[in-house]
Amino acid sequence: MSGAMLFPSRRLRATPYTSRVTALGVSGFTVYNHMLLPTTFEGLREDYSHLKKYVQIWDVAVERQVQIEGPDAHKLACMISARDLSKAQIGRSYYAPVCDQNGKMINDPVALRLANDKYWFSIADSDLLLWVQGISLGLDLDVDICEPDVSPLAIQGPMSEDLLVDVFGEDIRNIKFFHFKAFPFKGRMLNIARAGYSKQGGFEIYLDDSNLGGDLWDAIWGKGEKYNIRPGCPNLIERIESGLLSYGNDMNREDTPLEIGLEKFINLDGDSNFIGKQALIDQLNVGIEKRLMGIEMDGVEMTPVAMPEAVMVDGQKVGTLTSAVYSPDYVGNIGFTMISAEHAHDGAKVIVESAQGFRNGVICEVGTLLKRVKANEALYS
Ligand code: THG
Repeated sequence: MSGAMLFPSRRLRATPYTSRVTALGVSGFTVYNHMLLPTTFEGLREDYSHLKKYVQIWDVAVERQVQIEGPDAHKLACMISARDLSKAQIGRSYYAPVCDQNGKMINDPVALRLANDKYWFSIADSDLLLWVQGISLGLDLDVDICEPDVSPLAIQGPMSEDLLVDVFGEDIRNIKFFHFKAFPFKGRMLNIARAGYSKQGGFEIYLDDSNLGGDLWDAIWGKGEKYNIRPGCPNLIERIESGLLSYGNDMNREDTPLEIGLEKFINLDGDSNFIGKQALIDQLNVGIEKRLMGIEMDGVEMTPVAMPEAVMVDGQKVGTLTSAVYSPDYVGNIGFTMISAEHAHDGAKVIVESAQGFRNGVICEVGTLLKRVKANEALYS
């Protein structure tokens, strides 16, 4: 990758927080849902170490909401979600894979039930809005679908709860994981969830008025000094350690939730008749031919994966490296690989044709990565 800048234009949407992120020294952006998403501030390694110790404020406005509202909202939400939402509760969120009719992943959003007849699907990087509008139109459903003016701001890291208590009050502590509650801010009620794209603990604030972006950022930043707050963003090293998958990287339109390890979030036995269900049942019966696995690799410190990198056994391509990075706490290069089922088992040996040359790799379960990180953290703390 070159160090060239992203040329500005209206297609590349700024967020209500972009001015703050820029003022605080963002050093890299990516594009996500046609919008700017910071990737680094001080550097991947520095951002990572800080995230694990203190608290960071993240502009994740790119997590756009697909809002479904109206008498058929619940019906439509259940149709598009491979996660069983039939008993979804108001005030709770659900990691909800969305599949096409062939069971292939369209998006892996977080679904929030706001009311009996209102959902937000907090989306990953694909145009879920078009799919949902198309289905609604085709079936003549009684719903309004839009991308509302909602821009999540994440507060992540072990100090995030104490910091948000200072801003919003003690009731912050009562929010359970993947639940959300409304808190007043400048005359509005903002939904705050205990969630976020890291495993360091934290919250997501669903700001629903872009004009208040600067004020919200400043209110939190202003109370953050004693917790050593810094700006941050979803961190590549931390997310790989934590087994958090990235749509477009670790999975795409070629893959089903059964292949990427999301079977625990879907229910093929229940009554829910979501789109893609039959295809997934068929796939289970035929057998799963490829799986997303963890991988450890030797050699010099790896740089992020930008091009397809082949995973080989006996000179044959058996898979692709989907994400990779050097992890200080794992003490090694780690990543994910989509690999043929034959080799998708703990301890399988492979050769990776990485951008920096051939290296030896060993396959593991995705969850094994975090286990070794935790063991090392305990050892060195
Ligand atoms: N928060 C919100 N929207 C999002 C993301 C987010 N949209 C885009 C992207 N992230 C969607 N992908 C994920 C992937 C993983 C998780 C959340 C969103 C996640 N997974 C936990 C896990 O796998 O352990 C917990 C899942 C659960 O228990 O339900 O958090 O981060 N608003």
